[in-house]
Amino acid sequence: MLQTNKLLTSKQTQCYERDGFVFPIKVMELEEAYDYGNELNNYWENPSKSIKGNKLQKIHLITTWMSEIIRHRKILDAVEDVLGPNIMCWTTTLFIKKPKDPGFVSWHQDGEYWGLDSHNVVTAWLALTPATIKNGCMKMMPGSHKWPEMKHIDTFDGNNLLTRGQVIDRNIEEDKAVEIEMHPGQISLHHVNIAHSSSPNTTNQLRMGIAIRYICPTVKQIKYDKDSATLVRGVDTESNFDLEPTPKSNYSPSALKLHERVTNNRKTLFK
Ligand SMILES: O=C(O)CCC(=O)C(=O)O
Repeated sequence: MLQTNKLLTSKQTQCYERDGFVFPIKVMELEEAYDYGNELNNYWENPSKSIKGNKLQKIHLITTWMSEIIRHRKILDAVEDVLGPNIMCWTTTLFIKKPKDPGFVSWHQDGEYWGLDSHNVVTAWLALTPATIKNGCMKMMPGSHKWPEMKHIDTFDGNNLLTRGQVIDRNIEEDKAVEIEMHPGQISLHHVNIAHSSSPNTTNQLRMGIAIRYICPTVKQIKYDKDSATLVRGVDTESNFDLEPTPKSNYSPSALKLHERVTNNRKTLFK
């Protein structure tokens, strides 16, 4: 292991640089993952009626358990090995597939539509149930983070979990893709430009994962003015984003208001 690394082995760091992703990285014991899985399941089955913003995004602004997850020491140690010591959480998105859910994610590169001006952006995808080929785990194309940003076509397919059903306009050699199977409590890290997708859940079990998007403070939003992020480690050296507060309780009125405002502002990115 490199002296400076906090969690990843030097082999894992090289793998991330070469392939654009690395997995599995254990960040929690099963018990802790199941506890967070229960929180997520309760939230998902019965979201508070007071939430007016996007129920899948940025819920770390309105719930304490999600706020803990984005600050989880081991997740941040792995992210620090990629981004360095100053880390902000730009957003979180829930990716949940019910039993036999036809929902899928088409081949896409996140960087194409997020409006961020640099590649100092990494997603930690945390499995809170098993993620398997049968239940629609993510698939990644090794080395595709080095492709230029590809043209995407909006399909607006109702089963596509992406807002516009955007799909890369190029032939994807599926047989070269790597299936990201993981146990609860493990994460994968993926580069903002990696080509990735996922298939429907063909099993009778729920598949739950949380995508946590981390950035360096030097990253800028170039698609709209008022973007915000949460400082989770180190210092914000740049003030490129409005800093978000930490929720002290679940669903406080001020947090709900902020969540509604920032998730509505963000719709600009997904039009
Ligand atoms: O969880 C999935 O199925 C897709 C996740 C994804 O596209 C992402 O995290 O960027």
